[in-house]
Parts: sequence; structure tokens; C-alpha cells
Amino acid sequence: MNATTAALAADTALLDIDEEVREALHEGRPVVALESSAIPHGLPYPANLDLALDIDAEVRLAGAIPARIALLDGRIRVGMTKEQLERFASDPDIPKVSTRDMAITLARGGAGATTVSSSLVAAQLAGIRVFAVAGIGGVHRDAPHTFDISADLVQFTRSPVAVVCAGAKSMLHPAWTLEWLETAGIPVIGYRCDDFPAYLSVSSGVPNPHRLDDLREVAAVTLAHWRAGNATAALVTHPIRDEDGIPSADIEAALAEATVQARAAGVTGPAITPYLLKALSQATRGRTSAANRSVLLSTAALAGEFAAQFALELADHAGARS
Ligand code: PSU
Ligand code: MN
Repeated sequence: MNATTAALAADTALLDIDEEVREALHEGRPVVALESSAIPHGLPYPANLDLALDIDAEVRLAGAIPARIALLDGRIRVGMTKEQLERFASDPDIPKVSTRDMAITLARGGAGATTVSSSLVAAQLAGIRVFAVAGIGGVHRDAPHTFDISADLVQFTRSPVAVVCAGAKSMLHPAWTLEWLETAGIPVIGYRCDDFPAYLSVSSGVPNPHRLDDLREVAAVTLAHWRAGNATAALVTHPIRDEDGIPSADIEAALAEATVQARAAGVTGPAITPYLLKALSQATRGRTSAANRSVLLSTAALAGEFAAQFALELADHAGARS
């Protein structure tokens, strides 16, 4: 590689990997990457900080190391410190940064709260193979008019990372999101569930294309996806706990109201997701906040367990080859 080619290659020198995360990756121990966009743009301070710390604790309890991703001072941080989390939680002006916006933030040296898409770019660069998020972005319901399809979906076609989630966010179109994923060749595996979950509700009413009940088998399928040469993501879906899920009829009622408000306020583009999530919480008088907490914690725990199973599967496979 000549100097020009090298200068244009993906550059891990942009990464600031937390020491504990670096060691775990080096030793092949399970690591779960997490996004940071919900921290400044989700709950108010300090509830957002406490929730982020609780999510990290769930990942640890399940036997993996959490690696929360963010952009800081023109660098990609993998594994935020408590002080960094505190800063993100207390500053709502830190912008939401998707893959599209990543380079601008990096080159200018500012801070950025990474979405699923930009977090996956970072996870891939750092060599992390498991990512957790309660609700992925997807095809928005007004997409036929707005073309609003989350960059999360497009990034799945570029990053070989297992995304453990409770389906797509409630305000999205689940059937169109699954169609998009099928077109893109992204495996979607329901872990112990028939239906594609709907984030705050147990079911979106649309089935997962596949169901598996053994997490080690899910790990084996994910590995097979990559061994076959697919450099893309695989989705592992598992719903919110039954007792914490909100009936979809209630979500729909609240959403109808929130959507009217959003239109009246002229909210579009990247602002629409955080706006609708907040409006949903207000319309249900905080009920969605409790559900949100529940699904964030359960997804983080499952991702930790999955990462542990995947590490075993990978070690077995590596052992069989040597
Ligand atoms: N939670 C929030 N605000 C957000 C998101 C989550 O409170 O903005 C992010 C997630 O990181 C997800 C993104 O990746 O919204 C999807 O938004 P869009 O539809 O703009 O791609
Ligand atoms: Mn969008």
C-alpha cells in the first residue's frame, strides 16, 4: 500500500477505546456496543444518566462488557467513562449524529450522540460484533411521501454486527421495515418469539421470518451468515416483557395525536424520532417511559447473553479450524 492509499483507508487511529473494552476484545471476551443518541435526546437529566448506567450494569450482569459509543473531540469513543456519560446526559445540545453526519463532527472536533447507524460504523472499526438497541430505526409510515427511511437500515447492509433489539420503534411501519430488510438480505431471527416485536409493544402484528429458541443456535446462525461471506448485519429480535408491554391500540391512539402535533410544529428529518418518542411519553402520561426502561434493560441483558454465546461459538469454530 502506498502512502496515499494508506491515508485513505479506514483508520483505527480515530478510535479511543476504553481500556477494559480493549482488553476484552483482545482476549476474545464478550463485548456489547451501545448507542448514545438517546442520552441527550431521551429522558431529562439525571434520569437519563441513571438509565444509561443501569443498561451498562445489565450487560455486565449477563457476562459481557458494555461499550457505549459517542463522538468526542473529533474522535470515536468506544466505551464511555462515567464522566463522559454525565456530560452527554446533562447537555441536550449535543447533536444526534447518524452515519451521514459523522465525518462533519469528526473533522470539526465536536461531540456527537451516535445513532444506531453511526454506532455500527464505530463498532465495526473497533471489531465489536454485538450491538444492543431497544428499537431500531426503520421505514417511517409517511415514507411513500417523504422517503424517510432510517440510515440504520442502510448501515445494516455495511456492518457485520449482530443487532439485538426489540424490533423497530413503535412509530415506524413494521411490515415495510421487514420488506426492506428482506430486500437487503439481512437475517431477522426471533429469539423465543414468533412476531417481530414493536419496541414498546410485544408484537407488531407481523411475523419474524425465522424463530429460534436456543441462543447458542442463534449465535451459530449469525456466524454462518458471516462465514458465507456476508459483510452485513443480522437482527436478533426479542420483545419487551409481557407485563411491561403497552397494548398497540394505546400506542396507536397516542401516536395519532403526536403525529398531528409533529406536523403542526413542522418537525421533519432526524428531529422526528426524538420528537415522537417524547410526545408518546407525554400522551401516555409517562407509561411509555416505564416501558422504555423495561425494554432497554431486557434488551441489554439479552445482548450480553448473546455476546457470551457468540464468543463460545467463535472459540469452538476457531478451535475446530486449528
Ligand atoms: N432515541 C431517542 N432519540 C433518537 C434515537 C433514539 O430518544 O434520535 C435514534 C436511534 O439512535 C435510532 C435513530 O438509530 O433514532 C433513528 O432515527 P432516524 O429515523 O432519524 O434514522
Ligand atoms: Mn430520517
